[in-house]
Amino acid sequence: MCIVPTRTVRATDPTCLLAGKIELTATNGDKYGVSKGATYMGPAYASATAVGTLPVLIKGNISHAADSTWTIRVFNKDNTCFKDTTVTVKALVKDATVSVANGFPVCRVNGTAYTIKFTKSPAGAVVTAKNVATGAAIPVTGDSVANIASTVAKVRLIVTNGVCKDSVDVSAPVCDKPVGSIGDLIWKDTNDNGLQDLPTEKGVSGVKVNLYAASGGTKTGSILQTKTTGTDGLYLFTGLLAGDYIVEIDKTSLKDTCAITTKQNIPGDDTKDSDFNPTSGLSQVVTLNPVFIPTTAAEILATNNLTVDAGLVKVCIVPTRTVVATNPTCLLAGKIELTATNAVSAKARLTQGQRTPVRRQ
Ligand SMILES: [Ca+2]
Ligand SMILES: [Ca+2]
Ligand SMILES: [Ca+2]
Repeated sequence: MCIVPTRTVRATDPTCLLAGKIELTATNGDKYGVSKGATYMGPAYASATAVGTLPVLIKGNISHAADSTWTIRVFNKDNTCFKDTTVTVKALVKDATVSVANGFPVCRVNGTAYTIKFTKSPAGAVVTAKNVATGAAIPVTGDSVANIASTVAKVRLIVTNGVCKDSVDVSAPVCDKPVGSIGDLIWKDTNDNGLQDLPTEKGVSGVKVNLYAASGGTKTGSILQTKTTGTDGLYLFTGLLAGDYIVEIDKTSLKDTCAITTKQNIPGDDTKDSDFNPTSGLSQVVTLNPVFIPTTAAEILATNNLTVDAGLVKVCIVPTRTVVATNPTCLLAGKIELTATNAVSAKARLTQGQRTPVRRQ
């Protein structure tokens, strides 16, 4: 005897993000089959699927592309005892997608804007763009968001197709931050006035300078960069992000008996004075706050500070020496010898039996 199955079939239309599906939510049948179309063409009872725990997902992943009609047959213990249900799942506008076509923007040259190219789907979808930080709209032309200002760190591309929306955020690379430099002259301050008297006074080559980050007014961490002055006496640290720095002169690299002038920071013109402490070899803290295109004097100094200079003077170190006098003997004449000194060269002379000290030449 056939007890015709009762059944409740639920059809869910696809959305922008989810595919459509058909579920069996209640029945007294024990098996079911499904086929596409208004007439059941699916398996017979023997090959049909056991109902199992309700609700049962009969069909998932139903496409957005077009309306589709499905017939579900629920059996009750026999191939001839069944009930069919036909449902239609409606098509919906396709999901909209957008993606960056030219990869994420490459490093920009200082001061230039960048362009994002994109692809979208479906063809009729509309793409808009905005600055994520401010919400301000950015014009879209064709498949590009062109000439994005370098001050915009992140762009959101929004694609709309009917009720369907999608978006992607595109970041500008960090290497687009403006960078600056610190320099630039180590010179021989021959008149020891703490000022560059150019062109009479010349640059000093072969002086090693180290760059450190500064924190709380003192150098911190390990050396960031090292440079050695050329024949013109110039040094330059480049590619520096905003921050505090200290320059150090490696005093062991100073030639002869050169030393850093004690006349530090003579007031008046920082482009001409000496900025290094003669004892520590350290400059004062140099603060950079670079901009892409410096125009004002303050911007130029905050971007490329070329006023960090050192005057070198040649100091006199009084020689130490030990002079030994040997009296004549029966066989040997008397003599005077220099047995110890820090002088590079020496000479002696005797006058009227009075010995003059050996002195530095
Ligand atoms: Ca001078
Ligand atoms: Ca100075
Ligand atoms: Ca200076």
